[in-house]
Amino acid sequence: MRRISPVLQQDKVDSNLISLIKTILAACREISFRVSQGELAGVLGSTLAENVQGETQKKLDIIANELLKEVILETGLVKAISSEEEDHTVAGNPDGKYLVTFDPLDGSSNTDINSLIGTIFSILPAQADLAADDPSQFLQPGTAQLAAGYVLYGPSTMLALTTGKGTRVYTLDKTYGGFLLTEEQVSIPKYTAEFAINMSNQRFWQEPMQRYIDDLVKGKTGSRGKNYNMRWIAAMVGDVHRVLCRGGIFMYPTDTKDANKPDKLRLMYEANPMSFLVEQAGGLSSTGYQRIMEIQPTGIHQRVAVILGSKHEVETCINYHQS
Ligand code: FDP
Repeated sequence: MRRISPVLQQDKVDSNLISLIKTILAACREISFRVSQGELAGVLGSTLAENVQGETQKKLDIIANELLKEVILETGLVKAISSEEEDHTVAGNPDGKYLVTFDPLDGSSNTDINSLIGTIFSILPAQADLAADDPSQFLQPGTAQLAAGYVLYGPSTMLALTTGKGTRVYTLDKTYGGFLLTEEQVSIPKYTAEFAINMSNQRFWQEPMQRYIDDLVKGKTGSRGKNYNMRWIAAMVGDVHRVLCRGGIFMYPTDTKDANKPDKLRLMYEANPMSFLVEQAGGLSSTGYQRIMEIQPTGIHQRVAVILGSKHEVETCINYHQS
């Protein structure tokens, strides 16, 4: 089984980028360890305890954020970071070649029930003409991403990673501490009969999404002519992992539940990296009206509607939006 460095070298990934990815993964291994400690995490501390100050009272998502922030900035390779847990971007080395944006612990409400959670990250090129403390350097479309991935903390700890040469999956070998390649090239089936959406929001969706889901639920008796099954992990990282493993369509559409928050998922550190992974695995990712990776961001914490997964099913859903 192959380790991550030789695989990335074979893909001709820049050695600095390999080094940055490996640093992010070192923090994720530590997060994986803490997640597996559950309620004991704060009490028993960590193998990297010296990196985190006064950690014992902190929630896991805060600890995960601090771990990632510290190790990423320490590399000197990164000009700035942006995180779901930070209101503002954090400046790094002015000469750094990369920007990293991340959700340290996606699906964090699942931590209370010992269910799936994960870390999502996206790496963008730094922009020479903008200062390290200028947040506008992050406002690049998803098509500019150099690498994207997530680490899923489940019964096993798994990494899905793309540098634009397909999507590969690795599994953490906890006996030696490294990620080993377990899926050389993810290929999302074009067709599916499985969907994932928070059905409790149905009455708040826009009309096209209401119609599309109505037809899925009607199954054989409706216009789609086949029965669908539903799965909902309530952590995007878990739902997207299922889509990469066996196909499906995952949706978090616009709704009117909260007028101040028509969309739920974050563009920069949820929708874009997941879209990169899904597209590199042969799937599609859209808002219903636009390819997600082509959206020009206007803010680092911007939210967006997400429809991603099996190509034919996403295309069908898009057709409902455009007819
Ligand atoms: P969470 O708030 O628990 O971090 O990122 C937001 C997210 O999780 C997604 O991972 C998940 O798909 C979604 O929210 C679930 O939110 P709802 O329960 O509000 O539908």
